[in-house]
Amino acid sequence: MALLIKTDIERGNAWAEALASAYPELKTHTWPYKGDPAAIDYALVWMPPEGELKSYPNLKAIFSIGAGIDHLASDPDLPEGVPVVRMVEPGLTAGMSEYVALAALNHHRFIQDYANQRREKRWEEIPQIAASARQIGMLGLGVLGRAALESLGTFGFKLAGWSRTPKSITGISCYHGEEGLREFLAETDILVCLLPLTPETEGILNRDVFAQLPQGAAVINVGRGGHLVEEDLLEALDSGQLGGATLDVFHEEPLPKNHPFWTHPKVFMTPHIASMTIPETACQAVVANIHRLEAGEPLRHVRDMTRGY
Ligand code: NDP
Ligand code: OXD
Repeated sequence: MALLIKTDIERGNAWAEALASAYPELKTHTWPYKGDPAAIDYALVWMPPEGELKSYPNLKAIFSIGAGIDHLASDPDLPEGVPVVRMVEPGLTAGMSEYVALAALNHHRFIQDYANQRREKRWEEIPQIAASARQIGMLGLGVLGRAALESLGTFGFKLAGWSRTPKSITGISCYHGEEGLREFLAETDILVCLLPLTPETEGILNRDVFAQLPQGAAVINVGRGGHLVEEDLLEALDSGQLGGATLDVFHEEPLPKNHPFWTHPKVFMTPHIASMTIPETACQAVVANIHRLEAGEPLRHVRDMTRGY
């Protein structure tokens, strides 16, 4: 049985090593692969070239190296009928919870404002607000959104989340649908986006949504660049409707050098590193799924074609 790995060389080697110890019988190849395409049973990929996966006629499953599968969904030649599995693994979840906590606390404690003051050698206290008086609102209550939100509960924030389907989670005020979104936004001081990018969620971080947040709210986008309407964010930051933004994902990555986000005083940004799949922990999830499929059992975390994620 053979699996093809497509990512950068360093990470590809780390995956090959991790899989070799977790599943020695599985033969791995790193991309670019020059052998017989018919010999490949599984593909483990991050941003494969469009049409590439169609050239392996015996693929049984495509594993995304990332939680997001938009890099595959956008391929018009994705082989039909081959299940696409999104990444769910403890290393990725833990990394995202760390990042969201860091970003939320950054806004809560005005760290970006203090960094700006420091550059100007200004010594000024900004009145602190209690965590219990702030609501963190999570767009997306999936694997990552829920874990990140729950980890913020330890600081005493009010927690709220918005999803497509109704949910009931202890300690989290849950909203869904369009009507729910309005109620959710009205009370949210720090808005975090951890939605998958789909036609329904594209551009969701826009002027209308920002206008419904309390004045001075912060926005953290760790979903995808396509969720954000960049001009609307700049307008909301400049008008004072938003107090700050943390951005990890962008329409164009790397962010072009002349982009206003680089120098905007209210923007804290990172180069799409909020969380990363860790081969040592993630290989267990991949191997367990291969065993399931080979045993005729259903795969876990398969992209649902009807909902698009
Ligand atoms: P999941 O599939 O587990 O969760 C997705 C959540 O979004 C679900 O709660 C779902 O609702 C909700 N959702 C989807 N569509 C809609 C909609 N139209 N309206 C309202 N809610 C919706 O995804 P993960 O938590 O694993 O990952 C989320 C995203 O995080 C990834 O797709 C990826 O883009 C991003 N990501 C970013 C990383 C980074 O480094 N910046 C790293 C890893 C992931 P329901 O529960 O009702 O189905
Ligand atoms: C992911 C990512 O989807 O790293 O996992 O963006």
